[in-house]
Amino acid sequence: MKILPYQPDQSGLAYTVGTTLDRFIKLKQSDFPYASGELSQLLRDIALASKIVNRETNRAGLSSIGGAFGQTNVQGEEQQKLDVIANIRFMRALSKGGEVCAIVSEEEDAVIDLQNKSGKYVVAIDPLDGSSNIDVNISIGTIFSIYRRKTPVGSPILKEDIMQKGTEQVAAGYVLYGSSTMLVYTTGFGVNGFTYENSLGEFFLSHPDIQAPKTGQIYSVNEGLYNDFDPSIRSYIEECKTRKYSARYIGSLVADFHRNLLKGGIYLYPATKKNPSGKLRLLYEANALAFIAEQSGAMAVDGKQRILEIEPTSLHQRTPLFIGSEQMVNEIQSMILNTNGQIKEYHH
Ligand code: P6P
Repeated sequence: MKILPYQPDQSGLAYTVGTTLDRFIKLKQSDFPYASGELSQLLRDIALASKIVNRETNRAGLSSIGGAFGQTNVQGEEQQKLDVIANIRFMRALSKGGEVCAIVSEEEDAVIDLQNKSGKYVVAIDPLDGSSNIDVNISIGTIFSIYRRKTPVGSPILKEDIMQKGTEQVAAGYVLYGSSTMLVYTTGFGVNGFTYENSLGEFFLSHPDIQAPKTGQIYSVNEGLYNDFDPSIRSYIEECKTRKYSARYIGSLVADFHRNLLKGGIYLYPATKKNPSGKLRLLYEANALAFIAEQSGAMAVDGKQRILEIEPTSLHQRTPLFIGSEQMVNEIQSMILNTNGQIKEYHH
């Protein structure tokens, strides 16, 4: 009987598909000295829900789930049917998965207590961000943050389990339902991107160890609000024009963030008269993307401090958001602080 050592295919004939998400999570479990199995299972539960939402997003135009749901959410924003469906899918997946004790969702006024006596984790989620874009077939996204509960497992959910700074996140990520569907996440050991292969129903590693360019030529802001912005923000935007940067803003944070993360760029949503604290939410939008930004060598600030340092005071609180390439964020941060006569040098 002849036995030969396995020789990986050298011909290049067979397309080498990346590692599946499941296998990657298992490989990386050793990054966690404890509770590794539970966090891995939680990430798989999120991936499962995103596959279902992906399917429903892709066929929204063909079924009766496009358009408005006919109610508004706690933000007073008109809910789209897919918003509601995505919320149901993620809540169900997280509840069945057994690892989560509480959920903060953009679509839920209150904290949802899953009554799970063994759940170690709290998830803050925007099930479907940018959903006004659904009916016009523009990319949308899911954004999530994962925290470990602070109070003993099995005890009642308390404020300190929920109101945690972004620096307390154990994991964070987003799903981008775009020309391809991607899952990008971090557990504090770098950022990795996975692309969904519909025919196999699997996410495959496509963007290992994402490193954000330190600067860029893209700026993302709703210039229709220009007259509402603080003079320092207007100065920065003028500077972008002088330097002939590209304006890229599609009204979908996850898509704008993802493009800027890969190509270099900055996304700005400053305070405005309509939204004096900014529009984006701290707990389930800004914190997750800020964690990913910093893990890939980029930055995220609110105009005064790192997003991750903001002490939450209310569930759906908003924050101004300046996020993207380090040099671009540092520049606008310095302009804001100098204009406001505060500390002259901003050190990250
Ligand atoms: P505006 C979508 O509603 C969202 O939360 C982000 O995805 C997007 O970047 C922003 O708001 C768009 O807001 O005020 O420019 O329409």
